Amino acid sequence: MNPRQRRAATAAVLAALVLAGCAPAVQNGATVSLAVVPAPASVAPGTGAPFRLTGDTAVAGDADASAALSLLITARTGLELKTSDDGSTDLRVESGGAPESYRIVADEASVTVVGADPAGLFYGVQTLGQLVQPDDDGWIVPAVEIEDAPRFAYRGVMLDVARHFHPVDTVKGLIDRAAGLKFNALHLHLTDDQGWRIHLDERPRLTELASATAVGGDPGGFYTKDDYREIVEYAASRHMIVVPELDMPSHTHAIGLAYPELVEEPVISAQVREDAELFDGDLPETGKPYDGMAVGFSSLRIHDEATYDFVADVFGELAAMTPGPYLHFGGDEALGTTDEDFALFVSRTSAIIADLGKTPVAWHEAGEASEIADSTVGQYWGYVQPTDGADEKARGFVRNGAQLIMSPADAIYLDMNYPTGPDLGLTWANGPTSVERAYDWDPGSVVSGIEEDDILGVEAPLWTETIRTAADIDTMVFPRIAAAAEAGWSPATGTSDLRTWESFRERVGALGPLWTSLGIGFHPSDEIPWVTE
Ligand code: TNX
Repeated sequence: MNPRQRRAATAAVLAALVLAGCAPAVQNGATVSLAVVPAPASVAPGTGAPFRLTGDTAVAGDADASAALSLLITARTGLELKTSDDGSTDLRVESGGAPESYRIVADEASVTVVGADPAGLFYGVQTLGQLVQPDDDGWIVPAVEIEDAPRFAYRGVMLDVARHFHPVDTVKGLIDRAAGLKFNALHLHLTDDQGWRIHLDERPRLTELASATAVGGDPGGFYTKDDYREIVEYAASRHMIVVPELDMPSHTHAIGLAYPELVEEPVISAQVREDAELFDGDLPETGKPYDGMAVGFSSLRIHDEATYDFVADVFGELAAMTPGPYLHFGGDEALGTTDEDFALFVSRTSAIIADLGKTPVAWHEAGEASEIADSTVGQYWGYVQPTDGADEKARGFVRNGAQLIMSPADAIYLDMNYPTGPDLGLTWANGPTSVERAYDWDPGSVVSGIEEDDILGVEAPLWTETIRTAADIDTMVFPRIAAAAEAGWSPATGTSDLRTWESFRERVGALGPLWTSLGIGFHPSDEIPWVTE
């Protein structure tokens, strides 16, 4: 970066801090950026000199956190941190604080990160990685005190591996990227009309006969049990759980390729016809792989006991493979199923999952079913301003005493097209979706009549009808995932000067160099004042 660019970037950051109502952090005459995303609960810029990172900087304390910090610092600066028992960077866990919380104190002499638990320490390290920045003499961490804890316990990102299959390495890449923004759940949408992507010994024909294809005739694929274990373990090492979804009773055409006796004939509505026309015109046909993009035409046989043997087999095996507490059974868009049949399926399937000792999760439609297992968490995918009674369905889960995950489609569906950008993604949820719209909502104000405690958290889904590669994923996910991170982690919109679009866009812009150094191919949205170095 030449001096003129550097001045411009510095001015942008200064403006952000002023606009955000914070004192501009001027240290030793230089303006520094405290561009942390998601916004911490409390940031107090120091006035003293910054901590200077050099080839002699040593890190002491927790081994996992030290390794995570070293990776970040090396990616960002090229410097290799030394490890020593009395390093000037000290990383440790001291129990007592809120789950996942941490504190950072940085001054000229040292940087200390204290986590209330290993996850908190990991998040403190992620924040510290964002604070590292260049000055004229090298690399610094500005003098600062940060106290931080999440607003919501559940902060998820979803990857649809059914419409297009994505290999283990791509999933690991998404885990790394999401963990860096303090997400703690990876929801894998493992099955849909287009394919079944997880091998289960109880029902081996699913991957033998129903996994080979994907949308557009692209090749399919599936995870072996070892692959799945690898994903679960990798996620755990980044403090994330895996929430596996087997979508039912609709989105089940692929099951019919393996077990034809379990599924109904496709219901070809006018909408299915229209969606098929928009794509390649092919309608779903029993016994043939489906590679189109229509939804809601398939169903399991709801009055057949063999269906519930199947449900018990697949969720039973999945429960044993999944250390996290949640199993997602879908329940969305059962458009060819009567309300009565849908309710029956939801009540039996949620009970099977609850009996396995797991917490069922379902898309919000299932909240209409009066006999759903009480513990079932609802995932709301309606709009920020609810339409078509979506909010009422979501309130059903709360009336049962369970909680909601907020995934408003017109805000944080990561598969919506950008206003300007690549020709990727869909538009049905009021798309294209700008970064500002992804940011400009609050989880507490979507479904009326519920309390803050009724919200388990926030999840940003990436459906993959049009998303084929890891590069496509990066483009659609970044930067909008940062908005979802802030909705899930940071204090409510408007409660802090940092929780404004103006502050957010400046802070995200300042992360551009870090993201680039981590290999993240973000969409260079023109809504964001990207800092370049
Ligand atoms: C709706 S939202 C779906 C998915 C599609 C997605 C595309 C929801 C629970 N279901 O089946 O892939 O739209 O944006």
